[in-house]
Amino acid sequence: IGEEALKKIQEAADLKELNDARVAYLGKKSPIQAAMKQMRDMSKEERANFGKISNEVKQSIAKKVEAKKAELEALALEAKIQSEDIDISLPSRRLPAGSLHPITIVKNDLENLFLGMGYEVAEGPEVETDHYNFELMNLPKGHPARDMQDTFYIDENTLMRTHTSPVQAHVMLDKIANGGAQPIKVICPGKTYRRDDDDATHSHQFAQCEGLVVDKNITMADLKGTLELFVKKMFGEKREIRLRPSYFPFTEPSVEVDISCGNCGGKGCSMCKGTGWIEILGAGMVNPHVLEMCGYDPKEWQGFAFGIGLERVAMLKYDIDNIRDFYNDDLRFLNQFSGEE
Ligand code: FA5
Repeated sequence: IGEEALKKIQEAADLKELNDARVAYLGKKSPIQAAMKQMRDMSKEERANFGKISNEVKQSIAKKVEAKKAELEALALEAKIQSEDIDISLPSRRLPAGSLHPITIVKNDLENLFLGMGYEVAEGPEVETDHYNFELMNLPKGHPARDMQDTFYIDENTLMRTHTSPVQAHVMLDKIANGGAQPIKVICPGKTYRRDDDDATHSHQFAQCEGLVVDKNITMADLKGTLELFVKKMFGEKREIRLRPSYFPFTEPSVEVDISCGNCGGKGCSMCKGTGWIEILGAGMVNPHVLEMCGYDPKEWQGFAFGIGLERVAMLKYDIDNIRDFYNDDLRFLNQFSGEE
């Protein structure tokens, strides 16, 4: 019986056949079980002998069943793996990618452009002291020009910065504290805040990029050349700039800079309100008093500075007519910039 059982088990083609064989040879109705029933009629020695042999046979059958089961399971797994073959050459499913915000794109463009001209990028705090935001920028308490830049106050002496110009003072005073007066060439992009009423071109929170160059023998020609290069690289070679006299307490002389309208080519249209020119930034020669307050001797050092509104640049570059579009988080608007770097 044992040999016949082992043979049947070995021949089992799948787990079902194996189970049938197991039931047939180890189950209640199996020939071994039937033979064991006859043990009652045997003598003591015969019974012991028969019991020993039939137990050995049962154990060897059970062992064989286990071994065969493991073998069949391994085969079944292998077959499953083969049938579920993964084709690693199939293209993967594309995850929807986000896009850079247009203001970030413009900020990156500006950084790359000025880094290429040998500038460094500096950062300053958005929560600023009155001292840096106004006093060191030649706007003492009670100065009428403070009204143009009303802001959100944390307390009497702490506020949300109204422009990136205070970073000028941080950079200059840092140099003085670390080795004394030395040439400076930095841009400082970042967020700015004003208590302006929101409309199509104004927001209570916006972004600026400051530029500051301090060295010996710096003139207005250096400022104009730098801005011309910036405008042509940012908006195209055909664009011209125009400087108009203006006033900022921290620069003297001060200018407002316009670029020729890209829409009508300078002839006059609704975008430039018929003038052919669009205002883009404020700039000027660093006021000697500011240099002095920040530790630079104005008899030895001169500088120029400029402050660019990033939303304004993005609106001109991408032909956007409402500044609110930048802050509404509408994916239909933002997705238009995917693929831009
Ligand atoms: C300034 O903030 C000066 N600090 C710029 C400067 C720097 C002049 C260095 C000289 C030397 P102004 O207030 O004009 O200047 O702002 C500069 C630019 O910021 C504006 O041309 C405009 O593009 C942008 N801007 C100002 N207010 C807002 C606002 N509420 N919303 C959006 N953009 C604004």
